[in-house]
Amino acid sequence: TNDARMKWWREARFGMFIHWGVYAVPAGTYKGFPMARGGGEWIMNRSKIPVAEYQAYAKQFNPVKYNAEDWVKMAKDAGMKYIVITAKHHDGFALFNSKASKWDITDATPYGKDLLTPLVAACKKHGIKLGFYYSQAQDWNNPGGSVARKEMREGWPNPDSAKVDAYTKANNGHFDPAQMTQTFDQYIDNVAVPQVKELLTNYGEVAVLWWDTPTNMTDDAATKLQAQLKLQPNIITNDRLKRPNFQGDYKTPEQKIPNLSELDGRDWETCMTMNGTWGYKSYDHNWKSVSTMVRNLVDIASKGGNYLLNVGPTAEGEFPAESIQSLKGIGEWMKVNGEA
Ligand code: FUL
Repeated sequence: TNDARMKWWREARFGMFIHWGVYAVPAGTYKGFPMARGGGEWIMNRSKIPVAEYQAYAKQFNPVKYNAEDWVKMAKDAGMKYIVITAKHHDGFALFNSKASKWDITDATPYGKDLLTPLVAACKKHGIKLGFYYSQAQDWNNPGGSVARKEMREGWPNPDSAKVDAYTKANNGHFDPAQMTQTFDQYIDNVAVPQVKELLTNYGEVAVLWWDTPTNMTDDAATKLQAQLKLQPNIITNDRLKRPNFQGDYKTPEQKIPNLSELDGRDWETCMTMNGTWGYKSYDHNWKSVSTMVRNLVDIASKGGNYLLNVGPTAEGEFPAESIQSLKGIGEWMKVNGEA
């Protein structure tokens, strides 16, 4: 059984999700249009930003204020036992030094240093488990990656929307010819598989691999990706590699807490934002209160699940002030009511 492998995770109850990447530069606004809805991490797709234009944002991604140890301490003081960070989100940007793509922190930004290495060290030092989110199918920059949401919609504006819309409909969601110089299978072989290998080889023990949005995934691609997990015999994975054949170790209700009647005996983790976005949006002030988040945690723990609560750091490498405050508030409640 998987009981030995799942033990720490089942006891953890509370973790931190971190959505961080180049999308923190536009921070939810494209050409003066604030996104009306949706996460800031989707801005390239929602506004159908051309590849070259989006990649130019990386020149401003210079997180000189990033201090991995501060982040880990904030998670730990809030009572969190693990962290899952977006090693690569749907925009395809690798927060790590990747040899499989130049669309990464070392080649595409002035910062130039691997962002995962210091986080790995800080987590190790403070006894926090670290997992990697990896967008295996959607990739809007590395050619051949798939693209969900084929249509422009109101509230996600692009000045050329009619033109772009016609193009994406004719090209399976792709909104820029630069995305189409490789097939999906070539993307899997040349980018996704090598990058997952890098993540599972270069950073010591990886606690979780958090797959996401299996747009256009094939069983063949999923099998290749899943095979890499043997590099980390104790790794835990979620249920988003490819449905329905690749179930992973746990289910991932998003932005909602299941009712008792919805539980089926499988392990589960509710991921949730503190405001309305995963990736940093400068103008999203719709913050949940500390008491709401504590109640959510208690509700989830009482039903046997885990709570993965998100922080979306800025392009300079800081947590939003409201997130810092909330983590402190949750930590105060934990000191009185939580387990050791
Ligand atoms: C979703 C993604 O599309 C969002 O951007 C976010 O990462 C969330 C946790 O999963 O499916």
